[in-house]
Amino acid sequence: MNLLSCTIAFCALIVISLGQELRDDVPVWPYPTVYKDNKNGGRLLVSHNKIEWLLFSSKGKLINIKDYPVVYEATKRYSDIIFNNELTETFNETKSSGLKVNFVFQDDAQPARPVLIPTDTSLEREAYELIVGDDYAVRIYAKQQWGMLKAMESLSQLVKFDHELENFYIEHVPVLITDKPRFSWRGLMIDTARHFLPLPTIKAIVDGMSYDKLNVLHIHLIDAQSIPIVVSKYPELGEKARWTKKFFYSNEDLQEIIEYCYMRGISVMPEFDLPGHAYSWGFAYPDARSTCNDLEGYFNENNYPIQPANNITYEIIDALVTEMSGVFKHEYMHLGGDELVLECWQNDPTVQNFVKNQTQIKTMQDLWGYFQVKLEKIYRRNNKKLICWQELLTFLKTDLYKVPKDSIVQVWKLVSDLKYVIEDQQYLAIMSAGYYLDKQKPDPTVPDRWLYMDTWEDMYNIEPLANISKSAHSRLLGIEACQWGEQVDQSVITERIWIRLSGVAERAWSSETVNDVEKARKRIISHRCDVFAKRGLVTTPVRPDFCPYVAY
Ligand code: CP6
Repeated sequence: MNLLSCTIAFCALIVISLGQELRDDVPVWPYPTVYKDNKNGGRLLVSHNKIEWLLFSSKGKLINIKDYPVVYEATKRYSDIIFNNELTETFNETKSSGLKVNFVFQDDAQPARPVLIPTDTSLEREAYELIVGDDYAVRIYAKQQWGMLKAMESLSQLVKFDHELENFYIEHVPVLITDKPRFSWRGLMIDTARHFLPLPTIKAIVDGMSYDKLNVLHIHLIDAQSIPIVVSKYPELGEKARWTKKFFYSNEDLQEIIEYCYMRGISVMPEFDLPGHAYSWGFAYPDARSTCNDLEGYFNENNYPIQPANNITYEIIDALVTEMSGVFKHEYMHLGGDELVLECWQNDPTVQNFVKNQTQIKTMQDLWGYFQVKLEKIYRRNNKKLICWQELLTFLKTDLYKVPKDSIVQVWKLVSDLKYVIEDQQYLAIMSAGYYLDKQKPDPTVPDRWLYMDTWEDMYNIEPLANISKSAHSRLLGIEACQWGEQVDQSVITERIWIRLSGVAERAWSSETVNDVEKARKRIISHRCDVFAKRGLVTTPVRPDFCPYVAY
């Protein structure tokens, strides 16, 4: 197959593929935009550890692949991933050849280190075309390195291992994939405050995200229980709010996470949750925390907000946001805004004294607005755009503050809340309602008993734009699953996240017409075994089955 005939074959196949039926045997998850294979074709036997990777310009000129480290490093990873199992010891090499992979840039003059912008709605930066010929020639066309990464992931999923014959193969060649994501923002939130997550755990999670073609890691870094970061101007803030003295991220640790993610096409978006969830600020600085002492009911550290009446509060926040803006280059930073308990401020004598002298602050809602004005100034001075939890739009009622129109609102409470945010209020949004990996369901038969977690099917079945008018669709940037940390630590977190996150990932990547959960079941079982188990990530099985990678 030369380049020209390939392109013609492509066009023909794309035309044939319009209106194609959903299949249950496509070996790539999430389901690609177009998948064509040769049902009459046989298996291509692929020999072990013999992939040759070459990079070309759009005009067919050979480029030094080492000048493009995102692609180059990925070729080394994927060579390992494709062949990494113990069974290769006895591999039968006869009648097989090595794959020859040619990457082709569709746009030339690519920077070696392109920026990652998850709000770039063109979707082209992750688009790719992949052709596996019956002659061992593999062609990958993409505009940017990010698309090439996605193509390598798909290619790695096409190569299977036959456990009886003990050889690697690709089924039904030639195979042709044309693919791009539905949403530009496909994220996972992890919570490093309720339980500290060591770097190897975070890296394992990032690996798994790349297998599902996800591209944003949202780190909920601090909360009521701990502050596992370093604020150089106020070292005690972190030192007195760690689980143990070892359990924190230095700025170098954070940079290591960011670089690890970058090489996998994933941008890192940090969150510094305020004004609620700030109990831990009081360990070192009691004056920076409000009190809930007069409140009825049981103690709950999650209720304690920041102290908005004292200057020290803003001085520490300024130091924190400024230092972290030097580490996290993401254009957006998440300022929290969720679950503020206004009764705590109402009952706080320091707050009461302060408010008495402030003519424009008449209610606790006004005080919240006053705080947000000051917080926003700090973020703006650091050139950050804002992301916030939905409450800043749905609960905050004051004339003193309005969420700026260039912000992103993260919806987490009800699936139906998205309509208010993107249709009525016309904000950009990311959708997390329905994609809460830690959430438990109330047992319908016993009050106050929380039993079941949402299944991958529940999450898969939530179509975020189902009841939203077409004109507002483009304001939904994407989907983000949340894994809160109260009940997970390094010993269980990957199995709690997967395989359900894969369900969310297909909803975020594949077309809205890929919505048949019964047809998806067979594929997700293979995905869990041939991708996650093969690569050594601990995940939850979908149903009774035999996965040789787990059993051996
Ligand atoms: N922590 C913080 C949490 C939650 C939120 N914020 C949360 C609330 C409800 C559920 C799960 C998590 N644990 N800081 C809400 C955004 Cl079901």
